[in-house]
Amino acid sequence: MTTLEKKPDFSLYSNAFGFLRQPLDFDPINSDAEWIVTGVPFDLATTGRSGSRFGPEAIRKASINLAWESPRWPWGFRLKDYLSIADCGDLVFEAGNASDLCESLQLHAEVILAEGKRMLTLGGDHFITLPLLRAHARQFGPLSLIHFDAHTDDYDEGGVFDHGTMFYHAVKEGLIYPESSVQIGIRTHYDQENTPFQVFDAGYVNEAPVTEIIDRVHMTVAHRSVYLTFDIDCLDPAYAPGTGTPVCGGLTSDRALQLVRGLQGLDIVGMDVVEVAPAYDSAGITALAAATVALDMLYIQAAGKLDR
Ligand SMILES: [Mn+2]
Repeated sequence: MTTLEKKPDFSLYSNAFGFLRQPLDFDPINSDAEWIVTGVPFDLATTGRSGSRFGPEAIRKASINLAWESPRWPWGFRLKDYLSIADCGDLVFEAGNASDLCESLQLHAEVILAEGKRMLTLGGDHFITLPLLRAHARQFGPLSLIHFDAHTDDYDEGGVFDHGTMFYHAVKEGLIYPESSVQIGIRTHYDQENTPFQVFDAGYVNEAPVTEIIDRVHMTVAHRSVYLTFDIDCLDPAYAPGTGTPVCGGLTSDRALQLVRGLQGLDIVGMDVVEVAPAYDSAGITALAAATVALDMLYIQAAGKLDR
């Protein structure tokens, strides 16, 4: 009888695993990890092209391509030396029931946050950010929002479950401080007179020096705790075609990553990347962009420990 020899796993694509080739851990509460990754395969609040329920799977798959690099450019250190993460798989909710998603996601987040852990969530459509904000505000109090998007998502019209209305409700419910919240990359109609948020629209963000934009974001947020949400449609469709509501004239992935990296030093207590819809993607570039944004978000957190 021969025994099978266990070889070192140098092949990136062998086996089954979570974000960044982390083992899946379906018991996040008892995990040793500080940051818990959750996928939310929900797209029932989508107004345009649906399909972001397949986002978490696509982002995890794309993240394989980012798992080998250590230390990672331009950070120069190894993420796992400073940050422990676990992927707890996807949130389970009743199929076709947006109310149940809302309650289940909020509860999932509340339990994890109450354990002193923090969350990186992969969407799913952008509506998932509302129950996440409810849970985070319960744990941390009202927050500043840093919101990358082509759309302000603060419309007061729309159904109960609508991925264009979350930040209208978040203000109304007292979950976020609008005056110290900033929306980056907007290029659909907004009215700076009437919106309570600081809007850095795509015209400004594509032209201004990155350092200037970063300084203004830090000034706007001031000392407050932050929830960071990144709708992948903030990127131009050239960089992120695989999304429900693409809008031309967006950011390059390079500029967006520079801006995300510039957020280090802020007290970011929760983060998500949403709206990847792989059916409209080309060559997986949207999922890769989302995985890269998510990874650099984790690096911001690790870099914060490096400074201490
Ligand atoms: Mn959007």
